[in-house]
Amino acid sequence: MTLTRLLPATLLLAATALPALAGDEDTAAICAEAETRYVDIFGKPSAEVEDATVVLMYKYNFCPAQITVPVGTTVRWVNVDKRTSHSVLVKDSGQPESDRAFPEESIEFTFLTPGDQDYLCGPHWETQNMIGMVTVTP
Ligand SMILES: [Cu+2]
Repeated sequence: MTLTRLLPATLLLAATALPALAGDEDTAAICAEAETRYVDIFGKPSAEVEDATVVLMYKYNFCPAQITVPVGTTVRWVNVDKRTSHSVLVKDSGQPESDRAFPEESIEFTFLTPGDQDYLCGPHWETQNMIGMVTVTP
């Protein structure tokens, strides 16, 4: 392979690495904002919820996008957006996609099978990469 053929590939790699780093920072900022929204709406931090593990849905992100919970845990996805609705589809659960959760509504799913379980938002996974994962420990 000649240098002229290698060079564009190298530039392409460099160009794709930069937005990924910027994306991480954006995600952290978005998730911090999401938590502020949650406290404004529900009056306490999402971590203080006792009957479920809360994941926020905000600006096409699941916050946090990856969680680890013991088997039997109910995850509650809460929409803290102002206008957008979201859904949750736990891909290997055999369950259909949830109904849409509109702002301030939530979706719940109890994880009964150990392992990594991918899930996605039906309307946004393809265009906005709105996907998440729950690692369920035995
Ligand atoms: Cu969504």
